[in-house]
Amino acid sequence: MLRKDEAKSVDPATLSMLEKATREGISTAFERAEQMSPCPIGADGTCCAFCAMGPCRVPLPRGREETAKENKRRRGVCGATVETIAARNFVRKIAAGTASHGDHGRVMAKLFLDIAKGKAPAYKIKDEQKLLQLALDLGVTIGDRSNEEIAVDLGELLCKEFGKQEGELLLLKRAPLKRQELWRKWGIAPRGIDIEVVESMHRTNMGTDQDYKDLLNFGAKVALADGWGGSMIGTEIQDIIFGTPAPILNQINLGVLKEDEVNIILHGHEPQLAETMAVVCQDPKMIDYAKTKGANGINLAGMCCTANEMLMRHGVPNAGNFLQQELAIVTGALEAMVVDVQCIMQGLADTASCYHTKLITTDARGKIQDATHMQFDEHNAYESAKAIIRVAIDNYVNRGEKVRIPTQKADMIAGFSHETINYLLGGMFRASYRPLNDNIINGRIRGVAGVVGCNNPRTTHDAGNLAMVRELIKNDVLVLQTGCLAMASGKAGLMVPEAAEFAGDGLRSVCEAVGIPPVLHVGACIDNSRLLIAATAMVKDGGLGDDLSDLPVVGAAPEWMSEKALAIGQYFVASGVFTVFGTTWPTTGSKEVSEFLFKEMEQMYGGMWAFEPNPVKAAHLMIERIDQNRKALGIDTARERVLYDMEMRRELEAV
Ligand code: NFS
Repeated sequence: MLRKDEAKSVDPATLSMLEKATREGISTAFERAEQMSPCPIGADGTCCAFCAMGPCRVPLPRGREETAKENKRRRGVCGATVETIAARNFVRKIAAGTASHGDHGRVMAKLFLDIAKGKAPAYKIKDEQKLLQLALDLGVTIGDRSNEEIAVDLGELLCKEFGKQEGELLLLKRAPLKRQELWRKWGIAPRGIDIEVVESMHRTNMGTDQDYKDLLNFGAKVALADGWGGSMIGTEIQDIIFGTPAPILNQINLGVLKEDEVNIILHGHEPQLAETMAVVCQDPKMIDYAKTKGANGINLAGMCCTANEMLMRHGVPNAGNFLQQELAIVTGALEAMVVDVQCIMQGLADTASCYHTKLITTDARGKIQDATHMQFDEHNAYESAKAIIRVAIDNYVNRGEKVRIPTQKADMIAGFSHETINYLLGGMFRASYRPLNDNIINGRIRGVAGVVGCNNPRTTHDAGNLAMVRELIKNDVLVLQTGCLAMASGKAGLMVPEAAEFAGDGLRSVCEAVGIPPVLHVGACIDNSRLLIAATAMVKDGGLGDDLSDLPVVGAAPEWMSEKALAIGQYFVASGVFTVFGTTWPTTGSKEVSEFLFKEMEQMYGGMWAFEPNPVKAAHLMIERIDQNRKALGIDTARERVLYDMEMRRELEAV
């Protein structure tokens, strides 16, 4: 039976556009998901399509436990066991996620080098302090050299990380020492970024690694090449060249589109085009040009991770998250949807063909049939951006009658980078995580949760995120968010200081004293590496153990859909963090593989996976883990004693 619209999303702007789409006969991901149920064999990881003797299907018997005999018979033509098949599928997905973040990081590293050499004049080094810090961390000589000289050395060093063949990734040494030793013990300290992706493809190819535990351990290695490699390099460089984010107030949801202006949405991941578009849209000449076409101005908005980048660095409004991309076109008010790479639905081309919207691809790696391709050239960035914006402006006169922009938009504060959290909680003059650690030790903050990831039309859009986040903050867990779920909380009003009223007494008192929301926007998905850095800083500040797995810190992706989310989850786990996913789980067809991920990984890495589709139950699994870690640290009793009298509140305010 088809779901009613109300079961598809909890976001009123989305529901309003879904109703418009249905009335106008437009196909959306929501509708397509209704029409086609997921392939049960692929969904549980038991289809092996890696050679032409198959695809081999080795599903579980439906509705009952399998017998040992049946398990033995579940083999591919080559004899591969169901465990090998499920593990291969899992590792390939992680490798794809790592490759995506890695390729993004590589583009940033090359751009950084070009900037340092003066070959990309539209950009410059914005955060000198971060440049010097990274140079210091990686042993690049500073002396009295210019920023550009330092940046050339640093850029070359970072570019080499991708193709490095031996040794260890340089940024691994940022992790607590105990963690580094553990990675070496299990042989999962990555050598380079590309090599681990290539070896994943090799190991999972027909007839290579056929020991599921070994495969899964390698999956942890390739994931670490994402978190402590490609993603971390991407984030660090983006901060250096585009600026380290600091809290900034803006608005989110489809209501940010404007009836009387040229609306342009930038959708995708890599921020170099967005950076120049944000500048060019404010150029008086471009605005005048828009006026000649009858518009009152140019309204630039972001979508998906690009939106996070633009929101936190430029205060450019955010039109919405992953499942809203087609619906932005359904408003009838969008002159151009400009895309680069990752998470861009091909369905956009069909939707755009039903309205006047121009779908413009800008990256040679991400072309779409029937879209207009306008290659972005970062060496000539302003001209590229201007050409794209002109196409959008020229398209304004083609706007049809079918315009309806939802009214919903919410205030949100974005941009709580690791550095900002450090300053805000530590005070301007003594930036440190000490007060955060103290508030965790005294129990006002029970723990910290990273709730990240995508939307998925197989569940109710935004609902899992909101239920989980609300439950966590109610129980005094400070929530840090990235990606599309940061947007879900932003739309629901959880990313403003006033949302502290939904938090438990302890968390509320801290939020009120510092003036922060209980749910912090930390950035795009690539910025999950910020969470690793923040957690490491907590360990280094003392009092909460000597490894990441000791911290009362947990992770979750209740509405995930992308392979990138699995890579992130796996590097959280391999970094020692308990991580729970919702919606669906890709190894349910093999009990052994799931048990390894859900139990044995814990003994190896101190962190493990869990799967729980009910977001409130999942929140309680996270809280349980937080409490377990608090107990092991001997700080569980502190929480019970917390009574918030006036003196304690005054003490907090003095922080
Ligand atoms: Ni992350 Fe960004 Fe969103 Fe999921 Fe896609 S936009 S990198 S993968 S869908 S959170």
